[in-house]
Amino acid sequence: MPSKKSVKDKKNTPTANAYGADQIQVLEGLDPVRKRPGMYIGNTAEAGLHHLVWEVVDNCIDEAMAGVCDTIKVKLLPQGTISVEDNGRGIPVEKHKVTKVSTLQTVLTTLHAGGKFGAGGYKVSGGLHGVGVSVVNALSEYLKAEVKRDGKLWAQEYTAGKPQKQVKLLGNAKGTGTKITFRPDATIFSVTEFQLKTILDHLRQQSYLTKRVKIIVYDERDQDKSRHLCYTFYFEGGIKSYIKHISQYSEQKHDNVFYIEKEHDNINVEVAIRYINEYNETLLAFANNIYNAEGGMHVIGFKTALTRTLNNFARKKGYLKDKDANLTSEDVREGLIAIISIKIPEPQFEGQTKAKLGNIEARSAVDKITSEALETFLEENPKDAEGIIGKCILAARARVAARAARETVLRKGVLEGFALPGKLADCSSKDPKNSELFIVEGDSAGGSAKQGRNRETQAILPLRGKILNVERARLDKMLANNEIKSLIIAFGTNIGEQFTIDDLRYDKIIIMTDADVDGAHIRTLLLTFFYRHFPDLIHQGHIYIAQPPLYRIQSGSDVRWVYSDEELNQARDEMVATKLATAQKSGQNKKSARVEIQESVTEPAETTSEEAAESDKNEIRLNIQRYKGLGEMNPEQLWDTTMDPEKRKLKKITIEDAEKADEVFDILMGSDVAPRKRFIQTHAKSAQNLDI
Ligand code: 0RA
Repeated sequence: MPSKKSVKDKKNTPTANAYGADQIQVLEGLDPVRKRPGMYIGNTAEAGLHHLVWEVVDNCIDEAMAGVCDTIKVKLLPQGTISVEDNGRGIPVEKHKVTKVSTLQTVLTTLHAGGKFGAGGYKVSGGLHGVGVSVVNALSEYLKAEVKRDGKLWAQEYTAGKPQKQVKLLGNAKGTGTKITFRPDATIFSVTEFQLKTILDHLRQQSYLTKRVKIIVYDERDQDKSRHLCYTFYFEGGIKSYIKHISQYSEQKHDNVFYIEKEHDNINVEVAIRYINEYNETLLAFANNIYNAEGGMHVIGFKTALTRTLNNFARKKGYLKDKDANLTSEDVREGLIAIISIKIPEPQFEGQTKAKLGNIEARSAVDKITSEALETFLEENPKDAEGIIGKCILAARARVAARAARETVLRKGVLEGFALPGKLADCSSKDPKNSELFIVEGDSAGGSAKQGRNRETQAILPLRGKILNVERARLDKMLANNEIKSLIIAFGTNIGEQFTIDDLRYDKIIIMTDADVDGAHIRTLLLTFFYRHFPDLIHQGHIYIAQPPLYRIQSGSDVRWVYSDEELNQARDEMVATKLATAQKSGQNKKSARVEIQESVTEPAETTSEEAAESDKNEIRLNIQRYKGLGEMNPEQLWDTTMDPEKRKLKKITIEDAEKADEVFDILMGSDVAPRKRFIQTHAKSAQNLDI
């Protein structure tokens, strides 16, 4: 967008004059955007739809970063409309030197080649967004821009990017700011409903990355005002607050979060660190508020600085003796939570998903700022230093011990020659190509599955209780766990360095758990286990999730199983229609042709076939049972609905699915049990969505 400040001059308040015609290089109409929306916003599905919001919000964040805006309001309105309002400077309204129309209209109706106006300026956001509000306008069936500036309120409305009238002066106004209200074009987007969760997650993150800006989200889509919702995000400490948030449920290794914000080489660097009592590392890197899933130069600079600084300090203070080896980069990253956020004038994004920062200069800037500040922090906070260095040294010792243990374990061949586990009901076929292994939660469901299965091709392995928390456990400990050992022996592949996919005994490994919170938890545990230790089984498409039905719906002799609420509605409509047709035919002989539909949703136990039978021709009885657990189905029903290869639904697990399960793992597996339980309860639904 016009007049975006470089990092260097962002502290000087730019004047309206700083934004001038000379900064605008190429201006183009909006036709290309409507012709090829994907080029500008990635796609026209849910992600693309939300990109429109991010785009407008990015502009507000730019204002906040310039220190001229402290509040951003996002309002979800009925009929797919959304508004984004800030109290920034307001888009200039005066006549534009090049276009000879209002600058407001110019900003909203012209596309800038390359997505950037002017040289030297930078947008807070790069990557896929950062294309300009004009793109939002082009892809909206309706857009209204309102600007408060110089004591006046101005507005202009657009249809599909075309101004309906000139910019109009509406009257006087207090303060300054911009409000963009828009409704994405339903002829362009395949989805037009905004997802509150997506919006909250994104804005919460943006708010952490932009300290002291208040972001308020209102959900006012419901007709019923009492159901309107409002969420406020405001983080005084920016990424320092973010670190506290991420580590809140974990056992912390030290009290003070390390935090630095500094500029070097025109690059603004912010780093925050805390160590917790875990084995894995959580590292989030951002460049210009874009999450860099694939890392990049800033991450490399950070890791080098971290290892070097901690080693130097540990030696200097005698934590590491002359004879001790250096801490490895693995050692210093065990239990580390780190956030790196940089602002750089011309970010270059590389990699498969354009999520990796390529700027070489970011590496030295982050390295320099991190090492200097971390050394000072350690010197000034000896207690924190002790906690951090202690954790790293422990990690180093554990690494050495674990290697030794693993070597003995593998040498002894703990898994080799082991008989198949006793509770495994194996299939009779020895041909892996048509063999399947069902991993079933609990003994009772395991019993039904054993009875209902096709013995030739389907093997059943019931798992008792929760499997070991694989995230925390090292290989040697894991191999001592019976549930884990049973799984690995059943697979036939061995584990770790000994893993051989050619020895896999089943083509499909199917996780079959209940559709409830515990089921979701066990599924997450298993997926994490596969993700961490058997990624090849996922990559090669061997891991599946069974999908038991959610409901059984019966009308007379017509019985159907359905797997989602949509399917339930559809089945219900069909059954009612069929019944109506029959009832009306026979009803012609009767006095009353009125048909009443009785619908009841019952717990399985309450339903008997007598009750479900039709008692009166004028009444349609639909019986709907909600299935909660596998244990509620008898062996035949389990076979019919969930195991029969001809009828069942299976979901193949992709590496992304497993990755998501792994992400929620931190919270699920934190050492503190109460908040974990709370998380699972409040997120049971989304956790299921993640896993299934
Ligand atoms: C052009 C120039 C200036 C600010 C903006 C656009 C601007 C755009 C949006 C979109 C949403 N909120 C916004 N706020 C500002 C610079 C204005 C100046 O220098 O006075």
